Amino acid sequence: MPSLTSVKAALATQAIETPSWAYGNSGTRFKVFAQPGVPRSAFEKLDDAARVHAHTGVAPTVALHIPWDKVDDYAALAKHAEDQGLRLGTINSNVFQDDDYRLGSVCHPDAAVRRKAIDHLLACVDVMDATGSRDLKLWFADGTNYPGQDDIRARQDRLAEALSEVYTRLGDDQRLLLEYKFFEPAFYTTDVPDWGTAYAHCLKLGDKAKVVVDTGHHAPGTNIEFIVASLLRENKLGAFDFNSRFYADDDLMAGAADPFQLFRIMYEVVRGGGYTPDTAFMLDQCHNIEAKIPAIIRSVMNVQEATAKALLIDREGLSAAQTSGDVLAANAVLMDAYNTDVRPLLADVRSERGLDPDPISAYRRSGWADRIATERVGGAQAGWGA
Ligand code: LRH
Ligand code: MN
Ligand code: MN
Repeated sequence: MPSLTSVKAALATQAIETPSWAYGNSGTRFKVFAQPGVPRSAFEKLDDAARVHAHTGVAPTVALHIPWDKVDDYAALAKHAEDQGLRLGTINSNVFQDDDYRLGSVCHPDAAVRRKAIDHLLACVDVMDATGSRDLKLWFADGTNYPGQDDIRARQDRLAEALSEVYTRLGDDQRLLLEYKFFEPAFYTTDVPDWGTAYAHCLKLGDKAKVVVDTGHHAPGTNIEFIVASLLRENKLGAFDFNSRFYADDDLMAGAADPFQLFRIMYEVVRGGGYTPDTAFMLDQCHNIEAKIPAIIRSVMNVQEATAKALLIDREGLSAAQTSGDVLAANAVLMDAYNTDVRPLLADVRSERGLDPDPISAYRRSGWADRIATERVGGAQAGWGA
């Protein structure tokens, strides 16, 4: 069995990055339900993120989405983060919300549109230089809706060319993270639909290119932990976008729909040596009907709980059962860890760090929700539809 001290130490060093867009108003394509007190600027999103970090102790960085979080002075934004005990994290590019991108961005048939998209990606690296961010996350809405609409192979060539130009622009300590998604908004072909495509491009680019696994971006029944294990084996897992899905890219709270899947993923992370700062553990979610800050706290806690259970697995016992071919014993080792109530353990980890053992109650008692509802009028959209 792993020692409790080592499990606690590993949990105390956990870092989960929250997405700026989760703090803003968001919705489905049918309705955005505005909530009182939502941030009116990137600065105010950081103020909310600071509350999540203050209560959980494990959410020290915030991912930005450009241009949703466009500001005149990124160094000032980074300073604002620092003043709150935070750092700016991954820079997410956005080449999917412009009329020019009807037929795609970096895979578009027109070279002028591709140029515009690549220039945006390069501008995102400029932002990283100003914010001190390590990672550039690329997700492309590119694809086609109808057979014959465009040349599938030519689009891959255009993609490779764009990625290579961006990769060349990276500094020594910067990374390019390529995110895949099996469909949506394109329905016939998607240019980066799966981890194989993302992996092939990243392999060609070099060591600073890694794959992002967004848990919501898979077909039902996909064994995501197998993908995680495979990417870690090849040293190509760069990051997670954690969220829950029931149907498609639902963007619900991480660990809400299938906590067992999250545990299985975290086990492969731990088993494969991926529980290090080299893997960015991000949330990518939207809170459309629930209060945002406590929902983000809840999501962070769900990831913590899955991690604690994964760390508690008796790896030696598991290995012995596996080697002797004892199927039931091996499965029981995993299930024993999964069925452990780790909430008291995590409460202890928090108390030992001087935090309230119950982050959600502490947030509710803090009065922050009332304060922002009074002080902030006319909060901003998360970005979708903005
Ligand atoms: C695409 C995606 C990608 C975007 C984010 C807002 O579905 O997962 O990561 O940047 O949503
Ligand atoms: Mn994502
Ligand atoms: Mn998504």
